[in-house]
Amino acid sequence: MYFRSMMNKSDIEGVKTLISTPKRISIIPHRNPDGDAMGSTLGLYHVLKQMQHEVQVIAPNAFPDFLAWMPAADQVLVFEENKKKATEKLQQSDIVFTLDFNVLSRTGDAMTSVLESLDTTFVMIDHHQMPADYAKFTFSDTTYGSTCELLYILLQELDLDALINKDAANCIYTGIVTDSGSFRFPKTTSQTHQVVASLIEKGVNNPEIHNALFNNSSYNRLQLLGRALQNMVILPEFRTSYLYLTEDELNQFHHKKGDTEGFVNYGLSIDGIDFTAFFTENKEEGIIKISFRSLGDVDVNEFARTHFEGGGHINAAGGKSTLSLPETLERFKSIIASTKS
Ligand SMILES: [Mn+2]
Repeated sequence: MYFRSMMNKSDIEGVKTLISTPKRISIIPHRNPDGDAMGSTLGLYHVLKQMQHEVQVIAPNAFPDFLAWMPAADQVLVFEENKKKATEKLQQSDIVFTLDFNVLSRTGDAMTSVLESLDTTFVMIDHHQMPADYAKFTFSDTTYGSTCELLYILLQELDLDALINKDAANCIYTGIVTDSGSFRFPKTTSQTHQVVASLIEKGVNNPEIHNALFNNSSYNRLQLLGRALQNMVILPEFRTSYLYLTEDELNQFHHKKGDTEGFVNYGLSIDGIDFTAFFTENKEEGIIKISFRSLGDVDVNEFARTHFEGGGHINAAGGKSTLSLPETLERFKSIIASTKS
């Protein structure tokens, strides 16, 4: 099977040499890790574990319950829950892999200052735009739909395919499924399906994974989704929709971490809509958290960067606002009216 690779040969050789002798290795996903972040970090963990390295995945904060079934998820150290141990582990690391993000600040303030103080070798594996330059070895390619697919190709380049065992394959598959919206987003290529085919050959339980990822709603979560959908507003003249949830509504349905995952996509499922946003109120942090999604060449990364202190990909991005929820919605509508007519 042929896989495209645009990876820098000297970086490949550099990483091969780096991991050719036993090392102490930390692997880090971004804050509020999603399926791709946990899938790629744990996938790499299972591979490196077979090579005499001492390996630790350190998540900045807790991952959502729907990912707890992942092999070795119970071995993940959560920085915010155990700062002392996590800081020690980081300070002892010979290598720090950062996956599915490309600026250290995506790990949160406290973890960022620890990472910035380290005298260690960073390796970045990521598919977001505008990578920072903290890593000695940077594997960054925005044409990939997921970090997990990029990781799979990198492992081929490193001649480590034989170490992608069933546990690693299940993790890598999870990230590809979640970041591709179950193979429907535009960056899903023939290569994506070829990678998935080879993962299934390695023993991936694909129906079980889909079941674990998508058939796990609580009653409260569905009620919360119902409320978010009732709150949906359509701006047909701007091909735009948006949804929101107030903190009171989140509390009313006993909101848990990860409950609103995927809600934003409903805004795009309406005929004639190519831009949507989902606003959630967080009074404790004093911010409105915003997710943006779009279709085709409508660029939400640019929109989030310009107007809402965020960023991401062309069709999926995040941002925030420190105004109140009603003020944020008014501001959003006026920006839409002036930029999207
Ligand atoms: Mn990703």
